[in-house]
Amino acid sequence: MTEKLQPGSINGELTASGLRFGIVVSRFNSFITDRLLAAAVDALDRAGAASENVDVVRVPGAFELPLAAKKLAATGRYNALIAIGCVLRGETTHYDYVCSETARGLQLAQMDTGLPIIFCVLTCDTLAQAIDRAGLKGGNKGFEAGLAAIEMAQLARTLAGGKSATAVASKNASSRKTRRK
Ligand code: INI
Repeated sequence: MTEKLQPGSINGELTASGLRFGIVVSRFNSFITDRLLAAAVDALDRAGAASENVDVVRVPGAFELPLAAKKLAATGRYNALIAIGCVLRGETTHYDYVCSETARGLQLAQMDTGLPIIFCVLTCDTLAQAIDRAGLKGGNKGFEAGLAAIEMAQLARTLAGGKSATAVASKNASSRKTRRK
């Protein structure tokens, strides 16, 4: 009987020790963004990040997140960034422009620099929806963003090559051999 293909897998570990993180937070709707920030910091803290390795930068609104993130990325000091904002729908189309340009700008910054930038920008129709996602029924998206930042920082390191990628590849190969015995 032919053996089943057993692909190797490469994952980013959820350990933050020795990693550096930058968090960009918008002051607009700070009632929400402060709660997202606290949860993101909590996730980094629990995973072993050190205070001196986490910087918080504040910007006026979500629209300003991409430029600040790109400039932070250019410093070369960080393993991952988290962009935190909250855009609430109003009576005009302003919301649509802020949401789409913030998302587009952050993705562009991430792709241009090659640094993981986690998208923790709530885009909600109502304040209640935002509150639910900043520590109530929907959990806290800031905590999820913190975990995503750690995972992507580790994964980016591994995929960039070097020791850990080799270690992952050989670990995979040896565990495949063991499973086939
Ligand atoms: N900025 C936000 O972060 N959230 C919002 O809900 C919001 N609304 O609704 O207007 C908002 N606007 C400000 C925008 O992000 C810029 O700071 C501003 O336009 C200056 O460039």
